[in-house]
Parts: sequence; C-alpha cells; structure tokens
Amino acid sequence: MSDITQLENELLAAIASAKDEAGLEAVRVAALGKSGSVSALLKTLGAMTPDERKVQGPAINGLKERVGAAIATAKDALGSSALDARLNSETVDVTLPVREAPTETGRVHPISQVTDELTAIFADMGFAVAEGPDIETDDYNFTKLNFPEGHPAREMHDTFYFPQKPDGSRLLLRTHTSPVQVRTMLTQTPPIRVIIPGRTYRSDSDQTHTPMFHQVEGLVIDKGSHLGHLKWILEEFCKAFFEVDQVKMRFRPSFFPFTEPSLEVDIQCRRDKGEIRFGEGEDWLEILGCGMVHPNVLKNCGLDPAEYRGFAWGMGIDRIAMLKYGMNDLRAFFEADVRWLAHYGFRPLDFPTLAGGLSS
Ligand code: 2U9
Repeated sequence: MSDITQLENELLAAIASAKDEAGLEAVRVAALGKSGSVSALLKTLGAMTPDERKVQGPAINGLKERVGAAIATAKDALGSSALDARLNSETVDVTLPVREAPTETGRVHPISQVTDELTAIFADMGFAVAEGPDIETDDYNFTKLNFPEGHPAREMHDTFYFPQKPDGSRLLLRTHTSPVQVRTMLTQTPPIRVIIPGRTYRSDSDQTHTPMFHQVEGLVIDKGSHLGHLKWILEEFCKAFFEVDQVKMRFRPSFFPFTEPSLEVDIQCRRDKGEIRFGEGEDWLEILGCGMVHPNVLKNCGLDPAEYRGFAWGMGIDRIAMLKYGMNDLRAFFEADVRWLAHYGFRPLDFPTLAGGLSS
C-alpha cells in the first residue's frame, strides 16, 4: 500500500471516530493545517522532478480534496447531532405554571406592617412622623428627660454604652425613642404633634425581651393640652388598631421621670383558649404608658411650662404586634426564618389604610 493510501485510510478513520466538533477540528488541523500531514506531503512536490510531480501531484491533491470533503461531511453530521442533543435536553414544558413574581412570594415583616398601620392611624389624627439617630448622647437619652445623674431610673434601662471618650462622656444606644421628642422640641415651635416609631436597645433577653426592640412614642405640645385629649387619642388609637367598635381602657397611676402625672394603661380583653379578644370580656391587659410632660423636661427642651403643656405616651411595637397577630415568642421576630415570615408576614401590595381596612 502506498504512503498516500495509508495516510488517507488513517485520516478517514480518525474523521469517522471524532466524537464532536472539537475532536474533528483537531483532526483537520493535524491533516490540513499549516504543519499538517497532508500539507507536509504537498510541500514535497517542490523537490520532485517534473515526471514525479505529474504522478504525485494529482495523487496528493486528490488526497487533500477527499480528506477535506470527508471532514465537511462529518462536520455537518456532528453539528446536527449536537443540535438534536441540545434540543432534546433543553426542552421547555410550556404547560408548567408560571413562576410567581417577588411581589407575590415576598412578605412584609409584621413589625413593618404594624408600624405602617399605626402610622396610618396617627396620620389620620394629624400626627407627623419624626426620626432620630439610634446612637445618642447621655444628655438626650437621660438628662434632658429628667433622669438626674446617678438616679436609679437610669439603672432600670440596662443601657448599652460605647467606650468612654477622653472628655469623660460616652455615647449609648438609645434605650427609648424619647430623645427624638427632645430633638423635636428643641427645633420646632409648638403646636407639636409627632409620633416616633423606631429601634431601641436594652441589655435584656428572654421570651418577651430582645436586646433590640421597637417602640412608638407620641408627643403633643400645645397651650391647652390636657389629659382628656390624651385619653381620647389613645382610645381612638386602640379601637382603630385592634379593629373593634368599642374598647374600655383603665388608667392606673405610675411613675416615669419624664411625665407627671404618669399613668399605665390597660385595655379590656377576653382570654379564650390561648387567644385574646379585644373590646369584650372582663380581663385587662397592659399596653402602654403615658402622662403629662414633666415641667422640668419642657424647660430642658427650651419651652416655658407656664405657656405650654404637653402629653406623651409610649408602647412596644413588637408587643402590640404579638397581641394583634397572635405570636407568642418575640425572639422569632428577629431570627429571619422564611417559614415564620411566610406564615406571619403580609402581602407586599396590601398597604394598610384606614379606608381599605388595616389588616384585611
Ligand atoms: C418626652 C416626654 C415624655 C414617653 C412615655 C412611656 C410613658 C412608657 C414604655 C412603654 C412600653 C416604653 O416600650 S416600653 O417599654 N413607655 O410607658 N413613654 S410616657 O414620654 C415622654 C417622652 C419624651 C420629651
């Protein structure tokens, strides 16, 4: 067998056994590429006598053409079988249900929902929302609010302090949202009507306490403000928030350094097989604290107690969310468990509005 015939047989076998287009391309380069075996044979023509060339020329060129044609045929076959394989593996089942959009599957956390609910209720009564920093000075968190230096009420707050600065002062994580009322009074002229929902921090952790929790506080400052206004606002809030027509409330004397008199407020409820219903029953449940702003606080915030009076209240957003929506462990609020959120969360486009129903 001549060398040419042997090379042709080898190349045709290699073409036939190429598994894919990359393998076939390797065979093409090895045969017809610049340094390929067929190209090497073609180069030998130059050194031949004219008689030899007459015989070898057509033989080698014939080899080149047949190998080229075999590669082209194999390429077509491999290309269409690769396409068949892709079409078979990438089929789309058009009968499958359409994947739900994030607006359908995402959920709003109950704390965000309840914050939106109470903002809608107080906005309807003419309140603005005020905000302030989570990191506060001792002055705004305690001193201006009538907590004297060394007063035991400071200890009750289990404060997270930052390291002491060279001048002896130290910043802290606010233990309540009250410093925002201080900032509001220092920068605005009455009448003032604000609510302050926000994060607060105390070093405490059990089933009903977490180191970070949420409060909403409210403040009204005006010339003739009195406890009657406060009671009406709180009653209207409780009816709207718990979505009941009537609610009985009980005001008990208490003590807070920043209010005088100070009161704790219970609402009427019925406890029924682990469930709580509001607006009926003979039980009482504590839901908030309130009072008339202490004259010292008004003075500390640049207001004359002879001219202005104020009242304020505060409640835990997490606590009222748990009461309204029936969760029993506060810690689950902050564990970011999507199964919990899928159960207790709210649909993102169901904004709470008074007209449309808060929680429906
Ligand atoms: C200023 C003046 C008065 C805010 C008030 C309460 C009563 C109160 C607690 C409820 C549950 C905090 O989340 S909680 O632990 N708050 O009982 N808060 S009066 O009074 C203020 C605030 C600011 C300048």
